[in-house]
Amino acid sequence: MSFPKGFLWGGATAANQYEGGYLEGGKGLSTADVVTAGSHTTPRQITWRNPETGETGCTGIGFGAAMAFEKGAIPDVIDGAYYPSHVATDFYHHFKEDIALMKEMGFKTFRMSMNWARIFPNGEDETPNEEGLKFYDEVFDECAKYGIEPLVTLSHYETPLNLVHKYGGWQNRKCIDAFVKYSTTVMKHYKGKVKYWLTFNEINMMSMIPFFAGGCMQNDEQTKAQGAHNQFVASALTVKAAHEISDEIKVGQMLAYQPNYAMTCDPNDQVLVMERNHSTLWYSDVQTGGKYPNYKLKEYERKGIVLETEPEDFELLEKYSADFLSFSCYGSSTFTTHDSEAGSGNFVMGVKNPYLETNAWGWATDPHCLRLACNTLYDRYHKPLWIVENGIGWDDKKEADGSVHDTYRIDYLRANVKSMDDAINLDGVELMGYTMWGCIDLVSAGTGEMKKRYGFVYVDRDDKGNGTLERSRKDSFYWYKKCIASDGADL
Ligand code: BGP
Repeated sequence: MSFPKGFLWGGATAANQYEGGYLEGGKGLSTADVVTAGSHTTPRQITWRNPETGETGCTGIGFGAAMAFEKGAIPDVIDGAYYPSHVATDFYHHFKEDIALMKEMGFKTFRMSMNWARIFPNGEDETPNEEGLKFYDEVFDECAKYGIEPLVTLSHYETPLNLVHKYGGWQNRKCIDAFVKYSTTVMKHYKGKVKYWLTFNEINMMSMIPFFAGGCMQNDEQTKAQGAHNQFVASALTVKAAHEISDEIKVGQMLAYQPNYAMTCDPNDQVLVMERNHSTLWYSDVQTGGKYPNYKLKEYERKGIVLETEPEDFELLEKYSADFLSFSCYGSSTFTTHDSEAGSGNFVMGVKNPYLETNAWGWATDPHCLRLACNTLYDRYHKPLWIVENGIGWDDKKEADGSVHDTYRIDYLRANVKSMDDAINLDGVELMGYTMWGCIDLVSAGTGEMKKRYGFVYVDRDDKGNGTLERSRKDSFYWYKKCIASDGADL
């Protein structure tokens, strides 16, 4: 067992689930600010207001949204709704304490996201918000103090709300210009402090949750195809700008990827799995591979989807493909054409895999998922990989003395670190780093719950927003510290 020299061990977070301070320091509103809490059984909602009639309401993050918006409603913050992201677990006021905890665990890297609306409150303001720039300067200085390399996602499930009101979100090419101005501004401003950037978190979620992924106010196939295309072009232009700013800066793609299994050896199940793979991998074929794959072009032809493009788009995609490919991977999904018990996962439904155990949210733990994922992605693109999300959600119980005995999390992580080790040492995959998701407890993206916790550090806050926000170390904190100190040997 050995990890490459300089392997970046660490943890991951996202502003919309962690940062809070939603109106502090001159920040503007973003899409995440109008998404309410949900629960294990109730989906999260987008709140809206009709500026003409004054009527307010909420609608599911799925297909309902388009209906409300067609009637002239705009997503907006309304009185009486509870929005967990407004405070989240308050990194805004706890960053020094949190980064010190990361240092104590031995983090080499910290994945976080920058809130676009903190830098450009309306998404496309003439000049950036100085207070916003200063906040992240302080965060990166704190990281530098401890030798922690930041990995920054430019847009993690949030788009400035003004761009949604004005343009209807990412299906409009105007968002490309706004984003590239934002990415160029911050890459220049933080030159020397931030080397690694990701453009869009889980870009493939455009197919499933286009409001989260791109502030899109419609859910039809044409809108989603255009939204994704515009984000690809914006990503390519960001790679171009990065390389002009400094040779040191690397811009990665971020994909939600996990292995898909066929439930049976029925060839129909194999075809189903191939199609499921295509529905994810076309995103990395374009952004990391540099080209739309034929199977996607054929699908667009069949469905009558026509993209609005500029002549230089395809050359840009090819010339400025991502420098590396990062991905989230929590387990695996299983599919079949036959009747079977439903399963659950990271925004992907499949069927229950009888060989795997699941947590309370139905997500399956798969001891080989990382090795399988790394091999598929490395074989396909031969570019360096970075596992930027992996972990297990659990309703942890804090004891009276502040301890949390999360052995289930340690077991999960042990198996996953081994799987990653296999990918490196048995298969020769080039892996840059590993950032465990939600290293300090934060709000769940899928359900909006606080009790679906992932962290090494427990944060005192409940589903209704009560709690002192006090931090305490779980057993997994000490385990991860040992894992990093021994470079993955002492598990
Ligand atoms: C990914 C997202 C994260 C994160 C994670 C866990 O899809 O990039 O934002 O939240 O999944 O999902 P959840 O919070 O729904 O448990």
